[in-house]
Amino acid sequence: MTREDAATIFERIATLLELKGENPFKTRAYRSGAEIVESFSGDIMKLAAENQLAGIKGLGEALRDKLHEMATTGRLEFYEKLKAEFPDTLFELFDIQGLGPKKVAALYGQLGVGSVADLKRVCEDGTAAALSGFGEKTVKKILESIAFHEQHASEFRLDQVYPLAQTMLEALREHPNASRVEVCGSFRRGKETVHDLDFLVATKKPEEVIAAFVKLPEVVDVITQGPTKASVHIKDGIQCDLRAVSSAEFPFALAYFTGSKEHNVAIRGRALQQGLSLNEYGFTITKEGVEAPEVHDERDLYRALGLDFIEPELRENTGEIDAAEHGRLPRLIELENLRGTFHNHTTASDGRATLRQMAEAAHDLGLQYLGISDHSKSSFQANGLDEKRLLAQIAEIRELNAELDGLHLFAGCEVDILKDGSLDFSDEILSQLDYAVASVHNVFNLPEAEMTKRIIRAIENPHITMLGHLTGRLLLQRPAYAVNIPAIIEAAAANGTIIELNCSGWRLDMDWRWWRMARDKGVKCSINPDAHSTEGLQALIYGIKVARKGWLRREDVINCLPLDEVKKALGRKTGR
Ligand code: DGT
Ligand code: CA
Ligand code: CA
Ligand code: ZN
Repeated sequence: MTREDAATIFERIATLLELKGENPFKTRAYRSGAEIVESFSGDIMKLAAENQLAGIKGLGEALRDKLHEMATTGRLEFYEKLKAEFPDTLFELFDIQGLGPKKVAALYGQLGVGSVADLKRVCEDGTAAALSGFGEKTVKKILESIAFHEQHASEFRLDQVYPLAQTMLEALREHPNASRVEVCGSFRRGKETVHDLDFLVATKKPEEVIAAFVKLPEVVDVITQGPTKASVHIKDGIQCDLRAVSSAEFPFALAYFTGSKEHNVAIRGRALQQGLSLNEYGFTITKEGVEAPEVHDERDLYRALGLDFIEPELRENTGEIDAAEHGRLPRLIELENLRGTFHNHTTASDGRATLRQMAEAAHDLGLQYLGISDHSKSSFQANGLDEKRLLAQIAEIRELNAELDGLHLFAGCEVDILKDGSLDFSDEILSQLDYAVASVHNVFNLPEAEMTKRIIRAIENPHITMLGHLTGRLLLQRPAYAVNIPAIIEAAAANGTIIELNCSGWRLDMDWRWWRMARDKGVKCSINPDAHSTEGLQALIYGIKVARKGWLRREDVINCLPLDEVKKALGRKTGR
């Protein structure tokens, strides 16, 4: 059991105890226990397994014992029993935007609402609106959120599946009878959300590899198992399919199952024009005199059709085939190209690691520089910094820089864009920073024109280096607010303001569908993890996938620049 799992269980215990009306002191102990488990700087699960937790502030004996049980047995009896008192579907409610523990408690306690289906019913028939604290407006919002969830049922964020996919891939690659293994489908294309994971293996002994697949430790249940394919569920109900093919078929199957369907259709049409019929097994000749091309990998397959190799991320039938035909495909950015990154939080606002810990983690990742950008004062829920604390942090960063070797820290902030487009800090304060990220964190419900104007006003400020998470979306959770993206891109281009590609798996914002347009208008991108912990820096890989999907090259991304050049790039707008 990972520390995240354990923290989630503590968090859920707190909520269930709240629903039962237990004393608030007890619920608070679990809630802060969850935070401690999440943010503890050592290997807390190992310590728990070895009964070495004594002395950690805020973890009483009861919680220590429970952690020990989870670390050694992988479950918690207390939680299992508590959970059994409630419907299984209760926790669905917490995914609905606008429903906090208090509202869930009221719905459950007074109306017996224990699932999203129940919730929908009481919202539609008017009973929910009659509860205290639930106006018509609240109910309308809840119904909108339910509709959004229904639309995205059984989709998963890239960051939810990525570590699991990697582990399973590595395990399969170690199988003695698997010669080549890949995850195809939307995952390989770098989509921000996926429905399932499509594994493909080249083997002479499909049955053996499939038998090993269904026994992987991640597998929760087996849906189907046949001689050449199998489907299983892993955690959270994520479905994984495996298909086994021969080595000769592998490149064809890889291309076919990578998709997208639209890309495949166009490629098949192209093959037909050349007298070749293409499917997941190979080429068949349909015209006399045509010779079957030799294909050992995907590159050969594209070459046979007169095309440069098309990277999986580009296979959406949005112009990549034409570009491949004319040698005009971009050379896409790679993770290794990143020299540093901006937009990271520390314990000064709502981050879990200190400035020094963040710096060390960035250095360990091989980065040359790290931008710090804690929240500003209006984000009080995130412990945003006021002027005084910000100035103190700038001084602290300058001091630490003098001491650090091989990593440069940039002093920045993530300054709130207020409702009217003014900023949370004065120009006088902002001018003391190395750079500033401007983001919207509240008042999401403005009409599109007003929201666009609000953000453009921030873009026009000479002290704003870059725009943070443009649309405010939380993938599968909260839709983007209304904003005119082409107008934002125009304004960013006109003012030399960089747009962030926020790499948090929840955001991946600005969306990949807009980057090519931005790039062509000369807008630069900054790939930013929005890290709230040292592990948060790992999100860079998701940003790279999305940047590639948006046709970005290393020269489009400022954090591919070496240190002295990135300094110039940050100062370009203000002449800093
Ligand atoms: P997803 O799973 O919805 O996130 O997206 P994909 O693209 O992974 O879709 P999936 O898993 O249904 O199928 C994987 C790939 O297999 C898909 O990208 C293209 C190929 N494929 C599946 N069904 C068809 C089909 O009916 N026609 C063609 N041409 N290709 C298909
Ligand atoms: Ca798929
Ligand atoms: Ca599939
Ligand atoms: Zn933010």
